[in-house]
Amino acid sequence: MKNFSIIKSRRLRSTPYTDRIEAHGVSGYTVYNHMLLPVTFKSVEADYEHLKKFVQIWDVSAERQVEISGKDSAKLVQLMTCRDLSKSKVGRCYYAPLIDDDGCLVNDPIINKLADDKWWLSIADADVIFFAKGLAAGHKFDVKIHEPNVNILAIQGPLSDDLMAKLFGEEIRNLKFFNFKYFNFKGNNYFIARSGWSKQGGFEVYVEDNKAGQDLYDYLFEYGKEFNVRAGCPNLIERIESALLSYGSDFDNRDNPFEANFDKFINLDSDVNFLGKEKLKKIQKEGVSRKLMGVKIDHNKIDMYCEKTLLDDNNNIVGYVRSAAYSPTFKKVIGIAMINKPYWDSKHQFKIDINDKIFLGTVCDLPFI
Ligand code: THG
Repeated sequence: MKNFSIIKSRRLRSTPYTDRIEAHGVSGYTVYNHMLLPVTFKSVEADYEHLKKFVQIWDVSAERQVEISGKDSAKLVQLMTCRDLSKSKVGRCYYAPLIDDDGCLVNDPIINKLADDKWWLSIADADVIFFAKGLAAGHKFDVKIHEPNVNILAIQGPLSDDLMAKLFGEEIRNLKFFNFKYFNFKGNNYFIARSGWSKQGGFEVYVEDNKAGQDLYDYLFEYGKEFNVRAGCPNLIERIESALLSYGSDFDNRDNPFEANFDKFINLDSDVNFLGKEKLKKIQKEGVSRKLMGVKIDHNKIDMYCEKTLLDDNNNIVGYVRSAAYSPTFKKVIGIAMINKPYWDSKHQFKIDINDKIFLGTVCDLPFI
């Protein structure tokens, strides 16, 4: 597969940190929420090894916020998700599938509750803002909806706590997973959550002031020398091993939340009102005929730019691989695939065509580790 460069424009938005990550050697971008999102620095494998040992600073500004505020904001946010938010608390982050009227997935944001009447939906790659505005207009809700100038810096890796404690004080070590609080550094207040799109530990700083963010970026490198800090980004290998799902890659608007294994975030028994609730009850009753699972393939390389079909010995369709990468840990290609029900059992071997050669693989549970 040939790779082409992407031409920047106003439409393809840069971030307040773009100059800095380019100085730190970013070597590839993807486009996410109409914005530049880095995908490699040294190489995906070298970045992966470093992420698992040290600490990295990520420009994840492309995880945009949809701010919903006003008297009916809680009603609108609940209408969009099948996760019951009736007991949600200020200062907490909620991973929550967004669902449409057909019971299909629209996005999988982290919903941050800033106040009873102010929410930030930290979205994956789809235009949630228009969905929210359409629902608000149709329901005549008293809400304000906009995209604030928030540009997240993620600090990820096993040494994240040490680095962050050096800047923000020891108290930050006590911040619980999926909680957020404001912490001060050199006169600026920063909204910091313990979260991030890796399983190596870390924080996300939701920066509301560009200058304060750029200053923080530089200080994190200055203070981080002793922890071997580097610029990094969400890592394909690490996130597949950890089964952190990606909207648009692993699942999309043709899939329902049961098929994407979101069962623990689907609350059908409470009396909260959300789109697609009756559809989801029906699906729950009938069960699904396919779901996302892991796959391991006996090969050392794969390029993914569309789904790849998996076949059994009789050329029946086993399923489709949606994301995959070579894992140095498993010494195999690992992937996330939509697998048809008859093949959920891990005993089944499948065939896959990679660059006109056939390789063998097996189905497994997620996460890999
Ligand atoms: N951070 C922030 N915004 C985001 C992402 C993020 N927006 C886009 C994208 N990532 C949204 N998708 C996810 C997917 C997984 C997780 C977070 C956002 C995640 N999942 C944990 C897991 O699956 O183990 C925890 C889920 C839980 O148990 O609550 O962290 O990364 N700001």
